[in-house]
Amino acid sequence: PFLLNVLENQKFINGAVDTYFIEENPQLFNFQPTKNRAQKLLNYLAQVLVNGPQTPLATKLKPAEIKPHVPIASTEYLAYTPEQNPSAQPPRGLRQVYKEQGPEAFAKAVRNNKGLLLMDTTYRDAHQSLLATRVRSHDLLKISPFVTHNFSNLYSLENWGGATFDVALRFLHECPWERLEEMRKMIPNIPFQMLLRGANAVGYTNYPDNVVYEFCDLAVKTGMDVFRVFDSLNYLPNLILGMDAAGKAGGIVEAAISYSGDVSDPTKKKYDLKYYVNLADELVKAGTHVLAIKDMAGLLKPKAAKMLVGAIRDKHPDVPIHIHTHDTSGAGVASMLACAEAGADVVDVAVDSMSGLTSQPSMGAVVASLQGTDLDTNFDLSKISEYSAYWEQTRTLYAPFECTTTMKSGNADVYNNEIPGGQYTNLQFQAYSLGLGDFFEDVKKAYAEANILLGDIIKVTPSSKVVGDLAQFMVQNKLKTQDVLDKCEELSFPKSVIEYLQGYIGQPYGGFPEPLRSKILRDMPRVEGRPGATMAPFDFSGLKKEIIETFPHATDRDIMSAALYPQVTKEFLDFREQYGPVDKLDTRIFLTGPKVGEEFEVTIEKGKNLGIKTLAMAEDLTENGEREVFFELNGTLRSVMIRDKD
Ligand code: 3PY
Ligand code: ZN
Repeated sequence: PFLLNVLENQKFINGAVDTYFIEENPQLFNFQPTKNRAQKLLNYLAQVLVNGPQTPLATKLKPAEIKPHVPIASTEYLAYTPEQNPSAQPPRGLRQVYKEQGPEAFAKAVRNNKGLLLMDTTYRDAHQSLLATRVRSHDLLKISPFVTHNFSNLYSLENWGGATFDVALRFLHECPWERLEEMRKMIPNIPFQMLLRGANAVGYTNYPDNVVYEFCDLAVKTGMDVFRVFDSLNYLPNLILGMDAAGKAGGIVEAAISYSGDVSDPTKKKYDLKYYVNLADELVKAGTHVLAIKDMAGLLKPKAAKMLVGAIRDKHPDVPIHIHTHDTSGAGVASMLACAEAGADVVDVAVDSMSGLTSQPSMGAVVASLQGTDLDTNFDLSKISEYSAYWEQTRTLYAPFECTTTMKSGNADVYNNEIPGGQYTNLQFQAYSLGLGDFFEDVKKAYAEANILLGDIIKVTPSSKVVGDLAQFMVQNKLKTQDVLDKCEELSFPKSVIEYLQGYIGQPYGGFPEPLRSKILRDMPRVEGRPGATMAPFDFSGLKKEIIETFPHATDRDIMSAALYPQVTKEFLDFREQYGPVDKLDTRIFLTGPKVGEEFEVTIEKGKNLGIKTLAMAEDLTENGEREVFFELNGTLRSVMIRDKD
């Protein structure tokens, strides 16, 4: 770009370049990235128009042609940006307590809060469970000014981690770090919360320890506050590693007990009250700031909630207790109210229009139920309605990923199969797309059998994938429990099952199932203890060197992404290089492209708007199989040649 600028400089053209030419002509360095980015976006749009969606759509349903109404954040906010008018700053929230006084003071403030506190999962788990994690930064950011002004009394906003990291890079072609940074700028007062899969960070396998530490460090620097740390087998050494990484980074540590079984059922013996209370003791001893009960499948019935929360409350009167659940059975609101009455400080909810089914219980329902009681949340129901209306409309843009295409109601059979919320949706979807009538019913039954075969384990990412893979394997090969036991030496099991048995994700409570394990593994290697303990530190500088060679503009964030997801990150960088900031496009246009004749705006950065109109597509292909697409860009004609893949 420097060369191009210089060639447009009259002095340079006249050969009148002296010693101070560079210093006197700073405009030479005003490269025109806008032009470049605009051209890249036109390439993207043309690609979608000619060759169809560039991200796989799960169904044939189309995004709605709707412009969601964004409610006014506050009258002050409308008139001024926070920089211009400090009085338009959003109200103080718990984040200020944490930032000014530290995690311990934060925990104390939470414990001393009179009413029930709420975490809003709308930005993460709700859409992970209902819309295949596809909600884009664009739609999250639009409603963020409203959230910061009207929901400043949230305990936290869960907006990162879990599957969002992978999906952002892989399917949305956007940078998860940028998403976090942008949300942070807009929401300075509400603590941000993420889901950290312990030693698996935001991936599906154990990483070397330094990856987890570096990851947490960068997350805090980019704006993350509360780390809900869990391990998919409740394996303490993995949990402690994640807790230590989050704590050393300066974050608020929220260690989580992942809940399976039913403590109110005396016939379910493996995970009884004593098991959970012991684990709670260990996590408190390890220094967690907040204790979470992570009921990822929504198995915590009201009676069990009362027993479990009550027992932990009695033993640890000073530790804040935070409950996570899914509403799969439909009992979510009842359970969260029971938790609150038993002494929980915080429960998870999603805004009404993004709640229910495999998502979290409804925010409005919990808030309304507690109004006028000692546990009153002090939220304004009318603001919840406005927030909900935004999401009700926005959700229609994600129609191709809607779980309600197949899921019509809650289902209490989750108490039998114990499938986590997100996975429940995925498995149902897969089953239906195979078009086999009772396949999902069979998979659910097989899931329960596979769980017992593997040792009745805690089931959450990634151990839930192990059970799910075995269940599908059993259904596809028409195997019952006894068949698996009889033929285990000849069967070729899914990779995830073998790796679990080898100990690659940790050690299950009560040990591995025998003799199944020995028969399947024979002389294959086994990991004893914490997998990360025997892994060599990850070579960040080696990776950086490699990435920079192909992508000279890659940042430390990109390197961190690549340490977790090497292939996905390279593809993301490649895509961005080719197509520019596609995250700035409206969701319908991003997913299925504009219509011919349609005019729309794209804000690529504050104050830089592109007006785009799709004019036409050439009927005929060129000799080399390319199709020309014509646009108007800010009033000037542009055309793009795209290889037609049909
Ligand atoms: C995740 O790990 O993404 C989960 O949501 C587990 O519940
Ligand atoms: Zn969850």
